[in-house]
Amino acid sequence: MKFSYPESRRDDSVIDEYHGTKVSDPYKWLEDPDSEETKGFVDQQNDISRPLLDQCPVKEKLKNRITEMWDYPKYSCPYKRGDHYYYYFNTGLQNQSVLYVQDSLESEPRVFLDPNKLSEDGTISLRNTAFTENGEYFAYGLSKSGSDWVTIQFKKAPSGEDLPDVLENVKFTSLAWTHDNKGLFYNQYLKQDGKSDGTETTSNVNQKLFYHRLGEDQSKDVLVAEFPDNPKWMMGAEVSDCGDYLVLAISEGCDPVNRLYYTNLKTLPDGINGLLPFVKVVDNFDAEYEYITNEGTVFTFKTNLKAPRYKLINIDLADYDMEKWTTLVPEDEKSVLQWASCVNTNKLILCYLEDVKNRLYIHDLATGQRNATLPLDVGTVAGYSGKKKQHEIFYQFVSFLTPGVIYHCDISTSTYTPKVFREIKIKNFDLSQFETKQVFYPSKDGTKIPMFIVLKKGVKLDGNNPVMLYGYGGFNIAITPSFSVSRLVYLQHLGGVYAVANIRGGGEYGETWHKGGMLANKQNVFDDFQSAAEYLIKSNYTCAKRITINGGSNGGLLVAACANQRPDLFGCVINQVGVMDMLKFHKFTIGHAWTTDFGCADKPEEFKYLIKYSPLHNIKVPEGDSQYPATLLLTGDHDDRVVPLHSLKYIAELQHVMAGCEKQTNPLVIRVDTKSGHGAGKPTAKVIEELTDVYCFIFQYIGLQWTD
Ligand code: X99
Repeated sequence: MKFSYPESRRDDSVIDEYHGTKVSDPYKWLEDPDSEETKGFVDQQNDISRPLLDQCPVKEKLKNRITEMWDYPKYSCPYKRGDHYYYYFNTGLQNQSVLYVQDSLESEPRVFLDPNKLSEDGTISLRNTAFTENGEYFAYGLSKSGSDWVTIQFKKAPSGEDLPDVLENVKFTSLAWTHDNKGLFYNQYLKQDGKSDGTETTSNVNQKLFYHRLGEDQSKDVLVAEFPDNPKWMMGAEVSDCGDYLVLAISEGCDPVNRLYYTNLKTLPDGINGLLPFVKVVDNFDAEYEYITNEGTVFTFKTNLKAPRYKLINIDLADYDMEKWTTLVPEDEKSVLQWASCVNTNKLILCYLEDVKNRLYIHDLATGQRNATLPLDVGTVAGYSGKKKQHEIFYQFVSFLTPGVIYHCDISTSTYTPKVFREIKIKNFDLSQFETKQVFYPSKDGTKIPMFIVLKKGVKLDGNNPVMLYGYGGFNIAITPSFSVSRLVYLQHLGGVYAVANIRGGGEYGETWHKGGMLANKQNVFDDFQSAAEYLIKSNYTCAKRITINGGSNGGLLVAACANQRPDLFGCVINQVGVMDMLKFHKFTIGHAWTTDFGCADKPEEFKYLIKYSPLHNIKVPEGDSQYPATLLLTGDHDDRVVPLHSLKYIAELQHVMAGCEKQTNPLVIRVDTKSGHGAGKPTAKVIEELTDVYCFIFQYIGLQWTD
């Protein structure tokens, strides 16, 4: 069947020139989210996609089964603040998890903060939280409709009594209380013209650091750091474990590099009452320095300085000359040090990534020596709690087939015997019927790429199994095993196979892996992903027509670029909140921060490679009898991370190019959700609706069958 799409206005008069090359932008009008024409476009598109998704014969079955399986109790690691324990709990289908407080691990929990009470539909979510050192006050950031903007509010703890303070214009913020428990450092943008509800596209520049004193009006907050000459700089502020220092990590984008400044809060002549006098320990963007802890003036940082897999170093702030820096824990030969946390005053918990599986170790803070290994299955440490002044830790293990096991371990005894504190179980479902494999396949240039494959044990591989292939490939982010019930529904009832390709651009093997897939190397990311599909075909799992590729955000860019380059290699594309216009992404909201991975079309040499793969600019009628895979784009009206105009312009162009093409029988559609953002904090009801739609689409256009 051929689909028909609305005739959207093309404005051929919009032509930009990049270093001598003319590039037209006929759907530039879709960059205005508020125009009647854009709203009309969105309505027309939803009028096509909605019925198409709703007509799926197993829609109710899918939704019911996903809902039924989602309905299991979910817990986070508990953490202690003051004399009390706090943890998140979701009974199963609650839109937002609830923060509980307990006097002890054994005593009756009470509700401390329930975000579900803040809106009817669960679209207000908790983004950031921070307790004071003594546990008496609690600061928390609330986001509406999935936007990155947050409003900071305050409570007394453990009572949960609301305080009147409200902080606005906050985004990408630190929350760092001073140890006198009187106020906190947080980040603000200047109030911008027009709306700031997450539907606007205004560039986020000139972030500032403020100090708020509890009980004061926000207008009284003290500006403590700003960099007006460097509008792209962003600041992460942290108060040291001892409470004496404020550590400032300045970044100018998403690269793992930062400047490192600090100030001694104890020796400020006027207290915190103006711009703070910072000492510049590192004043370039050569490497990353993440504060771990300090003993007096000796500070421990996690760094990638001459260590692409990261290491720990000590810097004595009393004498911080680079030649005097010492290595505390050297870079490992193959594993990536992902994070480090100090506990029991003298120990470090180190979490490594080894061939995309996490490992946990206990080290000595004084010597850096390894004391013990905390045993872990193949999977991910998805949660951790522990503090320097406390002797116990909690950590949560998850995997493709483990919903969650929370371990509790006392670090003050030398035996280090972790005990299972809580095991998260799904109801009436036998997870042992599935298995996870890890393979290493060669990419186009021979590089070995790891890939996880999850499937039903004993399933017959006949070269025709429906495969869902997921990838991300950017920003130093490693895609480690995670648990998903909708995926299990796909495996159990739809005969599916699930694969995650750990392609370059991510952090799977440290900064080298990241660099191998960024800037001029971005094509490696797409090659790695296409090679994954070819491997799955060659290994008799599947055939091109049965492969669905899925990615979100940077992964939306991935799947769109791959569909343009190899439309013949995939049957279906699920493209969530993707970056599609590689020539203009830096102009909107926080897009400028991504030039570290993508480059910027304003630079001639970077324009050259961006124009080669930019999804919006490389749509053409596929060769021979090939057509575009069945394509579903998804975005939300409050996505202010990757603004919806990317997806809108891309679908308009895709429909335009393929509309007159008889061989294009696969649908090319977009679903635009309302009161919905980039993904964080999405209410369970919306998540389930979205997943149902995704599988309804795959079901129809890959041609699946439901088995009970
Ligand atoms: C961001 O854009 C995160 C934005 N962000 C900063 C922060 O740049 O949240 C920053 C600097 C200092 C403190 C806090 C922040 N990210 C995060 C990218 C990838 C990410 C993103 O969302 F690493 F996950 N993208 C969307 C990249 C392309 C598509």
